[in-house]
Amino acid sequence: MNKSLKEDIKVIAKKFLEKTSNEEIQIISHFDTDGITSASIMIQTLKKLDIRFSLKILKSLEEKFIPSLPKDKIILFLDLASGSLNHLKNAGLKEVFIIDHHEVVEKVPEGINIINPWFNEKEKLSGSGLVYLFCNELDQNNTHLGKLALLGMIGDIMESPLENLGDSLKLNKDIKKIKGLLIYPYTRPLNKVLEYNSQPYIPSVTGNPSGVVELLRECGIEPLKGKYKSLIELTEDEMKRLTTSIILRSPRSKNKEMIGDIFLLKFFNKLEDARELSAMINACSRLGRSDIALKFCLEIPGSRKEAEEIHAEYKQHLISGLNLVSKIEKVEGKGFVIINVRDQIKDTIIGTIASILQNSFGYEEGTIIATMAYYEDKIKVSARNVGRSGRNVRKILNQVIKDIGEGESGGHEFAAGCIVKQKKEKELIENLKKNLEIEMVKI
Ligand SMILES: [Mn+2]
Repeated sequence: MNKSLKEDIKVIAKKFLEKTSNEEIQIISHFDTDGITSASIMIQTLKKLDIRFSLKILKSLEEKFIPSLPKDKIILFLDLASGSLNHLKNAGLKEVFIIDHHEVVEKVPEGINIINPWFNEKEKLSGSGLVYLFCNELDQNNTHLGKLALLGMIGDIMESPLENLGDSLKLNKDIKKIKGLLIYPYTRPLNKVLEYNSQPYIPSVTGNPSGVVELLRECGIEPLKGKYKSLIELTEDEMKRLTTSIILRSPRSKNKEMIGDIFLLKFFNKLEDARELSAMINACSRLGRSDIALKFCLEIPGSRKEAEEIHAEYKQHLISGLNLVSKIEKVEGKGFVIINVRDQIKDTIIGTIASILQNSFGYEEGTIIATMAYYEDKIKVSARNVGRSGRNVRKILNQVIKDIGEGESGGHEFAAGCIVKQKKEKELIENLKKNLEIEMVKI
């Protein structure tokens, strides 16, 4: 790990312990897997140290929320706030600590203590990884929280998640790493996994039970007493044959994208696929039940069943959303499609649907898929680039916001979003169309 980040963590952890000896802390964390695991690590550590706290989980840190922060408590932000430094500066807060990995664009104001790898050659750590290392300074005996740190890293799709957390975790009995097909989950019957998995989408297998059976027969994998093995139970040979068959059916997939590190983590005394756990936590949060996601991470009895039920409900939402999207009238042009679902699909679900379409082979590589859904009095746009190649969607959305003259945008090169007032709906569609067409001409 970068030395100066380690130093930052040490120095700020020491200050944190001094400042919090007789004070109450207000923790604010993000609602995705990384934020929920960050909060879980932090509250378990604070409890052990007998430090008082309360916790709030947010979808995002909006400017209008900041004045409502308590002035008499120490504020601790996890996995967010790096983009809000100027708003925090003048909020009259007592003492602010931030442990986050998002981009810092402003000068850090005095009185704000921030741990962020952005200052340290962009070390590859997520919020949960940073919180874990920070808590390791507060309390040395926290290796049992390592699996939460890893889960958050995987939720945020960080490269080499285990290595970047440090070597101490490699021997952790709650963590298992194997190499294999990047399909999940690894712990359920293979026929169900292949039928319901859409990432990657396998033509004539995904969503097609008889296609699944045919593929498995071809690989010499037969059910035992009517039940198929799970991926984790396959022999090396079976895994090889399965991988080959899937690659042959997905001409656009490349070998390296299909095979990688799989992490299994022990929760409620059972090894679970980390990607499945992350999907479950995200599902809870997206359906407004971050409390259950948190309880699951804390392994509170009963929460597992609740989380699984919400996850099942969420998958149902996704499937009906995909059905709706396939039927709805779209604005289509050369190299792009705009799908406006208005209030028919939740804004927290539409982004995932856009990602599934991005990976579904239903559109040409390079096509931009832009979905639109209502959210409060606003519209949320999620844009994805099929095959993660071609034009920069973030730039395009930035331009749209500029043209309309209001709204916010953010994201990455091949996955970005923006929010615009609902009364600008027509203008938004016109501008999206215009900018997607202009960009096409430039190529
Ligand atoms: Mn994060």
